[in-house]
Amino acid sequence: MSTNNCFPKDFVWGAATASFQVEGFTREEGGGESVWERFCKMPGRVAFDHNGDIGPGQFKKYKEDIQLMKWLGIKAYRFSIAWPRIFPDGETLNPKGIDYYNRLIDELLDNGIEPWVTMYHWDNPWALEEKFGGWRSKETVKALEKYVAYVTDKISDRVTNFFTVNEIMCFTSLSYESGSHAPGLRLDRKTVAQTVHNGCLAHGTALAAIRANARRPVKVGIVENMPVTVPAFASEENIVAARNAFRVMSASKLTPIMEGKYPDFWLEEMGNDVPEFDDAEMKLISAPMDFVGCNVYAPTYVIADADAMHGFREIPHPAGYPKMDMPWLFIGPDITYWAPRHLKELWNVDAVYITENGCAAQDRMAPDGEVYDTDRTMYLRHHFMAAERATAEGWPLKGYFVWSLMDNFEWSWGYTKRFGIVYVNYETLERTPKLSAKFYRETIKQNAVV
Ligand code: GBH
Repeated sequence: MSTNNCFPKDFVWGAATASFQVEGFTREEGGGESVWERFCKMPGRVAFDHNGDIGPGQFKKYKEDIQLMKWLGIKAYRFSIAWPRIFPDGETLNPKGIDYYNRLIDELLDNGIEPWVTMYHWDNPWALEEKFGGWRSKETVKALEKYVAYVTDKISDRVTNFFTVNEIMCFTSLSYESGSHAPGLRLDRKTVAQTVHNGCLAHGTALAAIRANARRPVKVGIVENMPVTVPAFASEENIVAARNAFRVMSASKLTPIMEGKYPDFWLEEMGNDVPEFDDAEMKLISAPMDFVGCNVYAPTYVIADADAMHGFREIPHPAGYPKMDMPWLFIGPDITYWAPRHLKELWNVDAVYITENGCAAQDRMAPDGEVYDTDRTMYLRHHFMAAERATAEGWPLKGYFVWSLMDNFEWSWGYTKRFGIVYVNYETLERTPKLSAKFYRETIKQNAVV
């Protein structure tokens, strides 16, 4: 047993997935169509027009997957619930929709793994898009409230840890501004700002609905992919600059969630395009959370600049900066250290979870049937070193969830990108733990960087 580089005893090691990315079989037991199911049917939107009809098929293979989790030794499985299974048209309850999640939760608990539930990871009912314009409308937030209240009532007897929504920018800006995510629209700045505000409101509304309907004391937080600002090097000025940048760059999302108001500079910058909101909404949005979940993948480098508006400058990645197998996946493991530190220093957050971290790699099965992903293993190990440093220095990092348990539907990239520590053969649905899975297993076993 290694005694160096150890993590705290109660550190939560986990793995994460999302419903539309791993389940498949979305229409079984009365499920409805999600925006992503519809988006996949629009030619040319998803690589090779791939879709989520089967994918890794966890809906059928959850028992096998839970045995894999058990072998890995993870203590927690973060998964999301598919809203259209529960409310197929967004408004009418399908009582059978919850059955799958009851089976999944019971099987996890029977195997000593804690379910950590994300209420919304981008697969909202398509019907709400048609009826109300999806996240453009507060009607969708009301529908979410009904869905979250129902689900909480059904599962909080067994589930303790809940996340409200996953990554506000990914179901607002990417969906209604750049159009790379479902429903794939390119709209004006004011409309987009309204979707972002409604995304914050969805978080606050879900938070309240979980608390109001829980059958036992539960813990609730958001999952955000805030830009994680890293001082280009850690001089005192650069550290201050990175901390300010963390707050400034989240001006329309995490900052109002933590502070209860949009920063003045942001309101000024938005001018007439400021979204519609009122005090009651801001109160709901900024209700205290039990923890903050951070999805961390790539760094944003910052240096101090006394002449710049907020005292910092973002340094773009030079051509040739090393990346993993996505155009945006610049390597920068320090983010796993700086996210909990900034959150503590800015807003006194006492519990932070890395709710996603991982990478795509060009995995190929070797002739001996193994997948030797030394690149992913390298990527992960450096994040573990940063995590260990954070805990050793006393920053509030309480756990880590690898993205992802297994290869899955990578949104507009379809099945062309693999993020799993377990390889999925999409023809046979066979699962093969990669080298990185064996590495993760040993890390958990020793509770140390190995
Ligand atoms: C997470 O999003 C998701 O939660 C998860 O579902 C997903 O599978 C995983 O990461 C891997 O991608 O430069 O315009 O192309 C990650 C957030 C949002 C980060 C989009 C990269 C690129 C925007 N990602 N962003 S762009």
